Amino acid sequence: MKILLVFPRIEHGVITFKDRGSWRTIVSGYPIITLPHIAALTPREHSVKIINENYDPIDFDEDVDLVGITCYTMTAPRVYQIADEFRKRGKTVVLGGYHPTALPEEARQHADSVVMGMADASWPQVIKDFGEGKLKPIYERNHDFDISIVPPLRRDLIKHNPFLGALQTTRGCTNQCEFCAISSFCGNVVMQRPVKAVVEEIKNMPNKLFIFHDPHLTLHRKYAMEIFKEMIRQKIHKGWAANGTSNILGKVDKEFLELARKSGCVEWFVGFESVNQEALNNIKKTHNKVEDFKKMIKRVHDHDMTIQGGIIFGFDEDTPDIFDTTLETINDWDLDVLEVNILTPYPGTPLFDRLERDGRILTRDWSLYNQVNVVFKPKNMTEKELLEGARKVAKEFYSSYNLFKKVSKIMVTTKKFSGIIPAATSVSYRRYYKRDFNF
Ligand code: B12
Repeated sequence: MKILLVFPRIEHGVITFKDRGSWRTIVSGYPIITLPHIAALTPREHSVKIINENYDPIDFDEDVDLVGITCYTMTAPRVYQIADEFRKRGKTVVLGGYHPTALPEEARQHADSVVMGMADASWPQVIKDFGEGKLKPIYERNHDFDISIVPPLRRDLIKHNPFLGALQTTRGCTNQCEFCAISSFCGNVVMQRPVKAVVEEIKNMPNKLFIFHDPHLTLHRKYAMEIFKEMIRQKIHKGWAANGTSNILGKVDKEFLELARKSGCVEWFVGFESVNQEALNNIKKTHNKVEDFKKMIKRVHDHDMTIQGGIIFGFDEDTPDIFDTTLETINDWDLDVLEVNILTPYPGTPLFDRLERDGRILTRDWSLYNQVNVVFKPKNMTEKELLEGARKVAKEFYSSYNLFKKVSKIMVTTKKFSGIIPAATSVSYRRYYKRDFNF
């Protein structure tokens, strides 16, 4: 059987369709592991091809039996177009990922089959059923599989960015933050791969730099430390970045930070989300304590690592002064890299359900669900104030002068070539905020 896996084009973000054909798509670009993972789950007797539309055009007349397309909320409109084109030509289309899992009936209008949740157990079943002419319209979540025997990713099918790789050790998250899509997607399942398999994968990855695509690597402190120790023991000299939570990174825990650094860490991404504790409490991100953030950042800097902080604007507690307060606060924290987000209610999340109940969802144009547009009615400011405020924060944080200062400081803090990960992220953020926020 000939199987084609498609990653749709993205119009916003670090590397997007708009960059297609430029040098950026070859040397940079964010490593996407979803389709190499699904390819790895495909029984070897079938041939698999991956097309990432941000790099290569799709040939709708290609001779294939089955087309699998991955779908985020933001990419859903394009995914549906692609699916419709293939189906017009008589091909069978399967959709999977976060958006079809949240809205399977919507996705079904454009597909022969929808896979909900993780693909590990379902995808081989889909292929078998398709081969026997018994494809089901919907495959409900089936998370009953052994994560320790997940096959190695088909990295041979990744064509771009030879420098930066990615892997995932953990699925799911125990936190229940109202806006986050992970818990509803994973159905409260949390799984971790064996340390040995993870370190083996890191060793065999062709890239010198890599990112852990985990919800966060601080879920189980001891598990992460075992990975760090094994990397050190096996003398794996690679630079890496990961998501982490402020409560673990902020603990007086020299051992964790020392091991992380020694094993190659140069950056932690932390979802601070807000400088307003009340907002954090109400979205159930109570493990975040605003009063501890500054100390935590200093502690991480003292261990020669940097912090990328995620901030979200638009919580019900936010008033128009939140933008200036946030800018002042993050300058005081000495944050290295900033991700500026407008609160986005992803279908499937408790946030979406609440805003929908209250009649506050303004549009179902999913292409706008990308964290740089306002798609709901804010409580204590106008939509314009929210958009303009977020824009102002991005513009000030990423002014040419500030960017120069931040990038130089990142290289001094990390003292390593792999400091290029946070440094290049800053440069990319400036580029794409300039484009997406139009400044
Ligand atoms: C790494 C990551 C990124 C990376 C790379 C993104 C990428 N395109 O791969 C970066 C930083 C660029 C990124 C950006 C964004 N991300 Co992101 N990201 C993640 C993260 C942490 C891991 C994704 C991953 O690689 N998983 C590993 C692979 C193997 O799993 P997977 O992709 O989920 O696929 C599995 C299933 O979904 C399913 N599946 C998926 N596709 C298909 C297709 C078929 C046919 C089948 C059968 C099954 C199937 O099977 C797979 C294996 O089990 C997730 C959170 C998480 N831990 O999952 C958020 C997450 C996916 N991101 C999210 C969002 C919102 C974004 C942004 C829009 C945010 C922004 N600020 O702009 C952008 C999107 C821009 C873009 N260019 O894609 C949301 C998605 C919510 C939603 N409903 O759409 C998540 C869930 C985070 C969250 N907390 O809400 N992200």
